[in-house]
Amino acid sequence: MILGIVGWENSGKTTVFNALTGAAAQTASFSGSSGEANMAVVKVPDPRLDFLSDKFKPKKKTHVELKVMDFAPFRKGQGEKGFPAKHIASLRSCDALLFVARGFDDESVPNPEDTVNPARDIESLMLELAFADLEVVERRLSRIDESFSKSSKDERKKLEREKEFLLEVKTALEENGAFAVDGADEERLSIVRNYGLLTLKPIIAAVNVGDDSAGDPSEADRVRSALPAPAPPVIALAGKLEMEIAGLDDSERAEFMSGLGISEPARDRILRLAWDRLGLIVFFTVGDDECRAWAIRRGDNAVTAAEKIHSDIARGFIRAETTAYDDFAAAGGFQGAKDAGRFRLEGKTYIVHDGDILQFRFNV
Ligand SMILES: Nc1nc2c(ncn2[C@@H]2O[C@H](COP(=O)(O)OP(=O)(O)O)[C@@H](O)[C@H]2O)c(=O)[nH]1
Ligand SMILES: [Mg+2]
Repeated sequence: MILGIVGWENSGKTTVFNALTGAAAQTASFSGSSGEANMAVVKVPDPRLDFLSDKFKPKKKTHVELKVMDFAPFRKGQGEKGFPAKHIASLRSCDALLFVARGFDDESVPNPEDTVNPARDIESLMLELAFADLEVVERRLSRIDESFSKSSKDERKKLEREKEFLLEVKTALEENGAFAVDGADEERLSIVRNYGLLTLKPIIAAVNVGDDSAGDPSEADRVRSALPAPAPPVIALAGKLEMEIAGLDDSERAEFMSGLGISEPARDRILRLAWDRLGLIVFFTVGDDECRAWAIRRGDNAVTAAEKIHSDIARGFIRAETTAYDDFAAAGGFQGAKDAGRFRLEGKTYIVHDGDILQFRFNV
């Protein structure tokens, strides 16, 4: 899973990238800033995995991971209409997008706009995504028209349905800047998924506020209410400070944050939100060797979960011994959960819940 960071020049994308990944990529203040994309893998924090690891003291603790990608500058103006084409291609390969909008005032950092207005910048980013998608849709529409005469009767029917649907998507993009997938059937969804439309990706907007507003959520509320629907969820963070926080070790971090009134690192808030927006959940496996969080999609069943670990386990699946994390934690362990009647044997079709601790019985 890839989270791509999108934003106008000097909004603080690379700063936020560093805050998320703990990496030390050069921000624009270094004149040598290469303009290359940055990529890093981050462990998604999960206090439940920490608890389980404290309990089992395994040799290895394995988090779920997310790739974060930061792009070379997005420039406005300079005769360039919209995002650079090479960015759009990379953005299509992302699973979710994180907008970074400039919310800090600092004369020493050139602002491509005259004023600081994060809601305006988020809107213009959304618009760019809609433009890019419109181009895809229009290109496909003219392809359909071209291939129509060469197609068989059955193919034509299919093309006609696709065309009808694409015209709907086009109108939605033109009028609302996005197509609402809610209620669209599977055939239609598979059509739009094929095109990797950017406006259909889960989006989170982060307002990069000045140091004075660190820990203050009101800016996020203000920006959210200034955005037209459909608006992405908005969070506020003080990027520069958060980058410092990411560079501290655990003992220094808590003190530094409480001095600033920051209750939780922005990194944790963003990664959790991204995770949720991606429609992902985790299940756990535990033991003396390894405590591990595994990623599956919300709605996946026990066999799919087993498949994640090993295809043999899925093939020889007998039962999934299941304990919800909350039950495990409340009862202080498996035995307590069993005594409380909270230990379950589930079959292949069981829909795994976020936080389930699973032990698979299988036979190959
Ligand atoms: N004052 C202030 N400066 C920031 C903040 N975030 C980033 N900057 C500065 O803004 C400049 C551009 O940041 P950078 O992360 O490279 O922006 P990018 O072009 O979007 O990647 C750098 O000099 C950063 O140090 C912030 O929250 N407050
Ligand atoms: Mg940058």
